[in-house]
Amino acid sequence: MKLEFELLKLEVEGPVMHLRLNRPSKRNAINNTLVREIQTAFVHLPDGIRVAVLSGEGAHFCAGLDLSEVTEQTVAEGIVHSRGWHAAFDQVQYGPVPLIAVLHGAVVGGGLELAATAHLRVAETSTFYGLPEGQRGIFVGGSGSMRIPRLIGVSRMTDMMLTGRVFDADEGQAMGLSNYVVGEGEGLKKAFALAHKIASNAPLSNYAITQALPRIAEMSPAEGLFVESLMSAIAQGDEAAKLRVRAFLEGRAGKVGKSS
Ligand code: 1HE
Repeated sequence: MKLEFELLKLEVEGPVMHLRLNRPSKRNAINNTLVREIQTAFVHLPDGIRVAVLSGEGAHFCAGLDLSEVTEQTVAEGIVHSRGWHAAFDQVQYGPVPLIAVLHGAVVGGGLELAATAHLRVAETSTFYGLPEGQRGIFVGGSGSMRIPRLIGVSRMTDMMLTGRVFDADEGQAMGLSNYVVGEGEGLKKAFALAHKIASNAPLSNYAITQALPRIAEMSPAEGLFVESLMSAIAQGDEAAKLRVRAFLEGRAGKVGKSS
């Protein structure tokens, strides 16, 4: 299926799908079209894709919700609008492949909510994080209240929303908003290196990591351990796991900390 997008650019490089938010004149602000296109891209992945990379065109990753779309919304329309973001962003986090987001410039409001759906975040030094909802008289609606505290805690998110506090790339890294900080213009190179490494894992392992880990973290310890036992047995039972374990035991696979 050939996907045609208005506000997203999609490129395929081997097993990696590169999606770019492509609305730089509006700082990649997310309107209804863009949120739908993001959802579609993660429903209909091109064949053979094993990892996705998401970045933003222009000087900023994403300025959040397109504020021009909310001024005329009724309360009922607002709920439907927010639920649309939830469906789209769930499809991103719980889509079929791991996602690496490359951040630079503004990662604010809904842009931070989108970044939080990624499984890894690489931040360039220009990155700044903000949640200006408090100043705009609104609230997060793109699953930020659920995902962002899981990265940085309710207290830090409360500070960002109540006071408009902005964090830079290093502060974001220290508090868990990113996994890696790299120099300006180096984010994609780092993300692609990570993507190719991840693509070389057994697909079922990657699937278990992205699907089971966050769900187990939400469960009671007893339920979580039970699901863990099922997930580990399923992964271990897969032929790819058997081949990899055998390769290690026969000295044909890399040791931890050394490349194979
Ligand atoms: C926009 C938006 C937007 C830019 N919606 N149009 N998000 C915000 O409150 C962030 C608002 N944006 C900004 O603070 C700044 O634009 C930036 C710091 C991101 C970038 O600054 P700058 O100087 O590079 O760009 P600019 O000149 O402010 O913006 C360029 C154009 O993009 C301009 O339009 P133009 O027609 O005058 O050229 C801006 O109006 C437009 N633009 N950001 C609409 N967000 C699911 S709930 C989520 C809730 C939220 O996300 S709340 C946070 C919303």
